[in-house]
Amino acid sequence: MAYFANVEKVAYEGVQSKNPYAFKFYNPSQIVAGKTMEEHLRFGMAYWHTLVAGGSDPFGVETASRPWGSYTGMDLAKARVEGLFELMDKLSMPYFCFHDVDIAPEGDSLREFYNNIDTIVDMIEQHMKQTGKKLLWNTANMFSNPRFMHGAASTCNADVYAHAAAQIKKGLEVGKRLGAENYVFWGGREGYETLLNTDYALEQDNMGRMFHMAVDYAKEIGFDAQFLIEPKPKEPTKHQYDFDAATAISFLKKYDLTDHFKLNLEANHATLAGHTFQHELRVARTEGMLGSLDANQGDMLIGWDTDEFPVDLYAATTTMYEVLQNGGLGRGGINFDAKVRRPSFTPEDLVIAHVAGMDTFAKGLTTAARLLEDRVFEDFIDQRYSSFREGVGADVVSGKATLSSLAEYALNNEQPRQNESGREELLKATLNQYLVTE
Ligand code: XLS
Ligand code: CA
Ligand code: CA
Repeated sequence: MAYFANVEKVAYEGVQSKNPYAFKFYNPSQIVAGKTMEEHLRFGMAYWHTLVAGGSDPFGVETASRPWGSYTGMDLAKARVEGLFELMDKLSMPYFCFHDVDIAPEGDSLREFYNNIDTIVDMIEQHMKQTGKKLLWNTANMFSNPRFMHGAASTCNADVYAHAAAQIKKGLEVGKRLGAENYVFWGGREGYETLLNTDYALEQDNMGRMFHMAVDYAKEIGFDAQFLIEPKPKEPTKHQYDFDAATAISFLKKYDLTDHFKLNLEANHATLAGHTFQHELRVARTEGMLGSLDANQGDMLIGWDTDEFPVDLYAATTTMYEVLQNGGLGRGGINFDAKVRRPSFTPEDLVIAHVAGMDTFAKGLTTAARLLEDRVFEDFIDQRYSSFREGVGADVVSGKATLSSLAEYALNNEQPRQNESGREELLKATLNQYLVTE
């Protein structure tokens, strides 16, 4: 069955191309900083937005026209698998990501859900073998079903906690079977609506316990994926415990989980936390915790998680700058956790949107690589902090200095060094220059 018969396989045609179904910047085999673009970017497709979502919003029903739209139940689930692999092939997309509920209907019982998952996973496994496509990560959706109204690992209801554990257990088994590179935990309902009814300490302790059980079970079954926590400050809950990168890292440290987890960072979640995406990446990479990326963007004029396809070249450049500085993403990748806008309802829009996102990150990659090669920011930063490489500054860095030694130095330092300009505008203008030149 060909669902996208009227779209050719997308090829690289270069920046002059006017073909909406062609890459302008993403040339998978092009070498950048010693690796191919494909190796750097490790693009992934998000099952929930691209194969499942239909464009509903709080004010209206679905608008999307999807080639698998006439099916229901398990037939629909199977049709979506076909759609996924066809779309990944058309886009030369190497990876995909899914929640358990994206691939299979929950049915009337947990047992039925497990069976449905097994049937679809058989099919996915076949397609993966035939096509060489890979699973970047899978996860358990523990936020949509009404049972999770009070949370999953942070619920007040021990039976719901057990149900969440059952979903994670199955998710780890599926991940192992499909050779997932990573396993993600995003705690949409792990937080609180009001502290007036919340045992904050118990909720967080129980989350720590659930993560340890997951680590133990992965070990037991020999599933060696990288575990990832995905921070988000709010939405759906008022406050989520994995607020941002720094908060999630502090949680992982408290519960002695840093050896087993890294972070899956999402651009729109950074915006919701009041940070730039670059900030989140910098925090994670400084701590050795940068795992994977969910590529999308929010709207600065809308205060919610709009999950737009990323088209901001400036943000893509600063993002790829952090990724390159990190030495790459390891087992992680760049998953398009992004959805087409509600009026972009045709199947072709799915192709066009991914082309836009992939091109944006390809251009961000090449620009960041040139900035790094020319040491544009590095030389400036080296110079800016040079006072910490000699004299009193070197004593601070080596740990030799004390408050008394520094006070004595300050008292006797008749002519302190003058501050120099931070040259922010110059640095930003230089980044612009690199963006518009090849
Ligand atoms: C929602 C999250 C979610 C995670 C996976 O805002 O981004 O989709 O990536 O559960
Ligand atoms: Ca996400
Ligand atoms: Ca999101």
